[in-house]
Amino acid sequence: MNTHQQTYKKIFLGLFLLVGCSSSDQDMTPPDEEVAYQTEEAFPGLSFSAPVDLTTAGDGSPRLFVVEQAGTIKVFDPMAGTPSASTFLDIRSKVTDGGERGLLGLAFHPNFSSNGYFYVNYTGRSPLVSIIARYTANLATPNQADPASELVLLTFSQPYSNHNGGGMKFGKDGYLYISTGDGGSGGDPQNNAQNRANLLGKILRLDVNGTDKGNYGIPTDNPFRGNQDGHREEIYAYGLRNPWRISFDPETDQLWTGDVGQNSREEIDIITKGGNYGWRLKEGKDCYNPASNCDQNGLVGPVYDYSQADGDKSITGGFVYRGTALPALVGKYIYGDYVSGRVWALEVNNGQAGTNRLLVSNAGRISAFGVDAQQELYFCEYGGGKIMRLKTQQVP
Ligand SMILES: [Ca+2]
Ligand SMILES: [Ca+2]
Repeated sequence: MNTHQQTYKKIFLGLFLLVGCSSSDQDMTPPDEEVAYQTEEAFPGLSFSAPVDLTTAGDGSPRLFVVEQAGTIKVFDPMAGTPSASTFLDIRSKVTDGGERGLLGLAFHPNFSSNGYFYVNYTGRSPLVSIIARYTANLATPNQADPASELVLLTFSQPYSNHNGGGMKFGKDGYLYISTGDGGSGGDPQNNAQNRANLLGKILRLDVNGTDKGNYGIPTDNPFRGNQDGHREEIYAYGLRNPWRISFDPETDQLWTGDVGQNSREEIDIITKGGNYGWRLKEGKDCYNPASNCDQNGLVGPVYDYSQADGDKSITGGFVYRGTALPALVGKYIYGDYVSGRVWALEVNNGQAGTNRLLVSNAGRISAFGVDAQQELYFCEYGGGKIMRLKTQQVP
């Protein structure tokens, strides 16, 4: 294609997009089809050991916290000229790690700046359990938490070493949301995700300020609160296989997850209260068990799912981008695949998936995405232990 044809194509695309846009959409943001992306190390001097999560404290400080799978949390100031990381918490002696086990999730209390509370999700003990625990940071030494300050909120058995979920985020409602896997093995042999009598294959929601369950409470509007059917009251949504990472869109308050697939499809879900997301009846949009004619009554389908056929075999859920550095991505769900290293931007309008655009195709082992205090997006590259980000490609 010659230059004139390329120009013509761009103009044509631009016209098409203008026609397709609402009249209120009058900013000068280029259509994202014209923006090329690449990845770069965000903090070239810093390396982490098997990083699996990245977050802020939400306390007004720019600090970034990186969760290392073996049981440490590192902290650093990304605004420093030469950022250097120190150990915020070390609970390696309590954590069983390896494979999908380890220290897997971290979330800071909405009032962390006054109470010093933060919450972790890890696997430990023998036989294996998932542990949701609170730790306290001494406000006088804000870059170091006391490993002896543990208060266990909740534990639940892990029948197999894999599929331990691990995501944790506070919602704007002040409640703690936790993603759990189906317990593991393959195909959910115990049918845990559909069984509301246990906490596996679920999104849980806890009131960390409550005490009706001991060290936490059940939010008053949890969907199974007070039920007489033996359902666990902590459950917010169910029917998930391994919702490894979760995130809130700060603008819409929607809770997103990437649910890792079994043999054929990876899926993205917007989590609604009481929703049944289908596993193991369904894997993505397909029936799984039974393999055909599964009863889809009352199931919530994925907002988007993709085939494993092209080598994309393990979704890492990301974030709806609300930063400013990459204007063409604002409002899109940015996510990746751990196996293929591809990163995409999914457009969603009123719960319906639109264009799903490949941004980069070889971003390494993407274990988690995270955002800083300005909502700028990063991801953890598990193999090299680096914190990466997207940038627009320089045109030579
Ligand atoms: Ca497990
Ligand atoms: Ca599903």
